[in-house]
Formats: sequence, C-alpha cells, structure tokens
Amino acid sequence: MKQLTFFFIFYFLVQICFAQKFVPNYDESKVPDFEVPDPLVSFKQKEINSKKDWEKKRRPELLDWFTQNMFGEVPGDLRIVSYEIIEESDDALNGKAKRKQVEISFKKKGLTLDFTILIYLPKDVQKAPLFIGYNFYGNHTISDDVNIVISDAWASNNASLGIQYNQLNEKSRGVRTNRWAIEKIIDAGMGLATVYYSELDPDKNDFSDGIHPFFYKNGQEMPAVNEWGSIAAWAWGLSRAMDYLEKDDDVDASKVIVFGHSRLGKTSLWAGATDERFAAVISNNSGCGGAALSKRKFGETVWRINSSFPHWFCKRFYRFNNKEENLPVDQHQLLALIAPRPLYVASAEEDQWADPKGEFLSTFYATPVYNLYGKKGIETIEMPEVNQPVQNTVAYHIRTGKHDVTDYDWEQYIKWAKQELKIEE
Ligand code: GTR
Repeated sequence: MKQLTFFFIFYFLVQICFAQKFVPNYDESKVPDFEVPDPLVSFKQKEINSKKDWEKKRRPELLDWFTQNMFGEVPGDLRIVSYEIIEESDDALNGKAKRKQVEISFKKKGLTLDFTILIYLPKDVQKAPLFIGYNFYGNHTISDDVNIVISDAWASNNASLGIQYNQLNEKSRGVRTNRWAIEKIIDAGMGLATVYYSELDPDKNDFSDGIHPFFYKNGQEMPAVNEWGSIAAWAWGLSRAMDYLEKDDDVDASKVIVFGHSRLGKTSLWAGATDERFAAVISNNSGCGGAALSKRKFGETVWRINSSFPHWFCKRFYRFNNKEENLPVDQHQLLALIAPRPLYVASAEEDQWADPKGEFLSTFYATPVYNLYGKKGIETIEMPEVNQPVQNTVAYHIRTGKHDVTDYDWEQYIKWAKQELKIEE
C-alpha cells in the first residue's frame, strides 16, 4: 500500500513537471525574462557599426550559425539540366494575363526530379516584377483556371479538399483561390509565380524522397546533423526557380519578391537570407522558426516544432528543445540577414500559436541593421493596432482573423512592394 501511494505521488509529480514544460504558453505575464542577442555585437563581443563590418564579419557569422545549427547546409551543388515551357497562353484570366507553365528538371546518379513553375504575367508590362511563393496543395488549387496542370507529386491526404491516396486530383482545382489575389497582382502590373512545395520535397519525415538523395554520398540515407532539413530544401528550390526567372525575358529578375505563408513563410525568410537575388521578402504568419522570437516561448516552441515536424530543421537544432535560453541568436537576426532589402512580416490576431507579438518584436530588433544602411524599419517597440500597417523598408501588420492569407494581406504587400521597389503601373 505504502509503495502504491509512493508510486502515485511520484507519477503526479512527473505529470506536473511535464505539463509545465510542454503546455503552450499564451500568457504574456509568463513569458520568461531574456536578453535579446544584439545583431550588431559579434559572437566575440565586438561592436559592429558600419555596413562593411556587418557585411564582412557579422552577417557571415550569423548566416553560418543559422546554416549549421538550424536550417542545415546544402551539401553541394546541383544545376538545372533543362527547363521546358510545357504550356503557355496569351489569353489567361479573361485576356488580362499571360500564363506559362515551366518544367524544371534535375538529373543525377540515375535520379530525376522535376518541378513546375506556374507563372501569370500582366500582358501590358514588358518585364514584370513578380511575387514568387510555394503553394501547399498544388498549382491547380490557386485558381479555377482549367489549364493548370495537376502535379503528380506526393500530397498529404485531406478529406475536405478531396485528396486521397496521397494523390492530387481535379476535385481540388481552385480550392485555394482565396489565398492568392491573382487579379489584384496583375492589375497592379505585377506577376505571380508559384510552385507546389512537395515537388521539391514531400512534407513528411522521410529523407528517401525529394531532392535530398541527390546529394547523398555512397551509403548515406539521410542528411548529416548539420545538413539540410525540408525547409532548406524548399528554400533551395526557390533559388532554382530564380535561376529560371533570370532567363525569362518577360520577367524583371531584379524585382522578384519571395513570399510564403506559415511553414512556407519560414521558407521564404530562409530563401531571402541565403539568396540575395530576391529583391524583397514576405513572411505571412510564419511563427516559430520563422519571424517569431524563440526565447519568448509563446505558443509553438522549439521543442514542439521539432517534435511535430522532425524533418523541417537540421538535427543540430534539437539541442535547443526546451532550451531556448541557450540559443546564441534569435529570429530577429534571421530577419536582419535580409537587410537592406525590403522585408514584410505579417501576423493575424487569432494566430496566437505563431506569437504575433514575437513576430512584431523581431522586426523591431532587426531594425538597427536596416538603420546602418539608412533604411527605416520598425522604429518603435509599441505594437501597431490591428489593421494598421506600418510600411517602411521593414514593414509589419497584424490583421483581424485567423492563420491564413487574405486579400487584405495581399493589398498591403502590393502597395508596399510598389513603394519599396519603385514599381509603376
Ligand atoms: C503548424 C506549425 C506551424 C506552421 C503551420 C503551417 O502546424 O506548427 O509552425 O508552420 O503548421 O505551416 O501551416
């Protein structure tokens, strides 16, 4: 009897400890005290106060940290072997736009992989600036356009979208039109390019498929602890799409804005940090591992994300599970890697899982790096009211509503992109 009581007391104590550690915190008063690592003080405690020192010393060491400890290194080089325009039309979107579908191919050691970029361009612009971003369920979901080719890449099943047997089909055509304000983009004299993210790497904890095996050494079956997870693979894919866009005469490759929502917002940030050809970067509700400060441990945490999605980051990042206080960096420094290029971080009021306040604070703490270049960022630590965007070179808004991409978000991105990249209609 005594032993049994002992066992139960022990059991409940363990439960309490676990609950405190692992239940997400949504209470601002329980956010731990922490020091925000200064983007302008090097790991060796040297102050950085010129563009030159930022570019030659601090930026490289931060980029290296995020590469080796969080997103993982791309273990080599792989070039596009061919690209083919598999379909095009001058009469898309009721005659307003041109449409192209371009298949990009890779081959190595008997392996092949293709991904298809769907592009809409305004007809009356010679070289159009454009937004590029991945979609979650196939190019054919972003518009009702019957000409969009349905991908045969792996898809996660989703009963409400009619996706079964891990295969995309006609039933989901147009189901995500609400997330892609194509007409607004075209009317603004800009283009839109999108790719189905699973074509680069299916979003599951399996490194035998997608692009990773192209880089394995003999006998290797998964990336090493410092090598790329899925987010870095998706970001790499955006860079390869950029390789193509640079060759497309209808596109102004100096004005390509990389966009992403949620996990794909984490991806757009990493793509923007690693590839300076992206002229501007948008993170829509990217949350933990994206724009949100990890040390706040608000909503989703490092442990939680690494447990739910063990394949997103490199294995070395696991060291910070429930140990955010040990991080020598935080996500505002990822944002700072994008400086001086325009950066927009957007949150949603009901998306507490992504920690809107942590996303906002990141933009504020990244701003000193933009200031080095004479660019204006988020200059006050007071969060703006809901639906009151602040649009400087670093921009931020929090809108009403849930985790999503809405027309409101796109209206802000378009207005800001035109202002920052000097785009005329
Ligand atoms: C959630 C995840 C978030 C976010 C989101 C998404 O389940 O916890 O980090 O990435 O998925 O991508 O929709």
